[in-house]
Amino acid sequence: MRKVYVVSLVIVGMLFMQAAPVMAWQGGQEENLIVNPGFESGGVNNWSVWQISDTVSDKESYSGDYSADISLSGGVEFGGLVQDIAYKGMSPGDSFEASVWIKTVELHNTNAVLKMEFFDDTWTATGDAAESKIIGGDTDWTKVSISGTVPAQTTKVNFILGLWNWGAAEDGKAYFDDAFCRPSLAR
Ligand SMILES: [Ca+2]
Repeated sequence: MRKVYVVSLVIVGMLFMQAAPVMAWQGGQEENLIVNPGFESGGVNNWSVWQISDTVSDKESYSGDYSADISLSGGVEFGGLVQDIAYKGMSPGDSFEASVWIKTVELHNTNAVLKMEFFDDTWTATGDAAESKIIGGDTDWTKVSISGTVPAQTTKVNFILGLWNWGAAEDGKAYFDDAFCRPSLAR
């Protein structure tokens, strides 16, 4: 149903295109700003590794053959896999929608989360981070989503597949697959 709705929007948009360029964002409607979103390269290529033990699993996946298989490095409170997506077209004022599938195994005292953080050129936060609901314990593949608007002055957008333990002893692991982010059609 969603695809049909999006296609309908595109057709309606094209009908009005002659009168006025109503579609602010010109990319393909199914375009994903995340590179290697499903880890089908067989590695964490294109992701920055931040304070985690990272690998990919060919035993667990939501789709395809692989997923990211991550756990926190010893003694740290948070970490994850990160992509800076600002340079690809996430600008201040853009609405966005993002999601990822998460599976956790014996993830005790630690939670898995999808998070987006916004910074200016000096790495000062330009607004509140957008954060999904958290997943922990033994949880089968679950989709988490976030949406929002890129704050003014933002030049860097970090898309984070994260683990947080808030200082407790870390344990367990999380799998992430099919990461997704795009600007929304409506502003
Ligand atoms: Ca995959």
